[in-house]
Amino acid sequence: MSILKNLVGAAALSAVALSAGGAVAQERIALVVKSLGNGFFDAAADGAQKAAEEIGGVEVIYTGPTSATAEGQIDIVNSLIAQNVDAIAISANDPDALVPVLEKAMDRGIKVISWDSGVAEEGRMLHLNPSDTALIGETIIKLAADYLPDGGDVAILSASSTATNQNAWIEAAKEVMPEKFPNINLVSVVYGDDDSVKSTNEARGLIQSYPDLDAIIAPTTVGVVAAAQVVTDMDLIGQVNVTGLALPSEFKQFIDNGASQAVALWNPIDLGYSAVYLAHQLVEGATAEPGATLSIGDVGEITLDDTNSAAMAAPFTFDASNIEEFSKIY
Ligand code: RAM
Repeated sequence: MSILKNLVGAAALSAVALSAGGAVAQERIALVVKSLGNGFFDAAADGAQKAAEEIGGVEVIYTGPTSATAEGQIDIVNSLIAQNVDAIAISANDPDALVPVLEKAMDRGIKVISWDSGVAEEGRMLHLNPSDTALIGETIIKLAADYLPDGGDVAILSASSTATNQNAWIEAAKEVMPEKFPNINLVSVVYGDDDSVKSTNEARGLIQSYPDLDAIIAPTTVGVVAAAQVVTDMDLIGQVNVTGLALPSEFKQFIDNGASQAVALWNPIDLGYSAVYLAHQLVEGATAEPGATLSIGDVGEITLDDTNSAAMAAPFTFDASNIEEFSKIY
């Protein structure tokens, strides 16, 4: 893979920017993720690289902190400003904390977009959501409710407590629950920080605190794996259903062993691919403004709403009938 991983700092300054075909890249787009070592972001980086190859003359710098914190991302963005990259496409660990450093980047002429997990409007030129926020919120509750015909107690294991995307989905879920899922009772929301160890401890804590828990909903690909492993290890398969947003390649084993009935997600490869297409168009001079329609290559096009945001396709559900097939793709 020709992606230059975590190339931030002095080394990057002396690196020769090569595009996929070996030609000297004229444009450098940084794909900044919540944290490295997350399979979801690795898949997005594959999509980003695919877009760079299609466009030509574009180098993707795939980078992120080792743990999912805003502080780590601020350091990285400062480094990218020093390297004078052309664009920064960030999945943010906090909607507000990144704004000053991203404003600084934009002041220097760097195009800034957020994708997956947004930053506040003043910190970016546009934001790309993987799917409609209200729809994701409803989907994560429905995934649990579908297997609880008589209702029951559910808990949410989220990512970090400041993650823009998970917080928006949880809010949307809470809003839709009274009307559409009146017999589902949300007993707790805990945060595993997209860290396997912390997510595992939080999942164990939920099971200990709520012995009658019927389902754990983890709207994070890291948390959902940790929760399903805990349910497996504690011999609770059939008692506590684990669901949420999962990468099929990482999660198939837990559909197979019955720790989960079904999960959902969108295509992370398409998401990273689209982020690079959008950043590239801004570098080329496109204007991000309400009503603007921008190409996302093979994936189609998006139209910006009045907050300069757009959403991609509906989430897709994976269960025993199809997870094998999808696990081969992402
Ligand atoms: C994790 C991250 C990411 C989120 C997915 C569903 O990988 O928190 O931001 O979109 O889960």
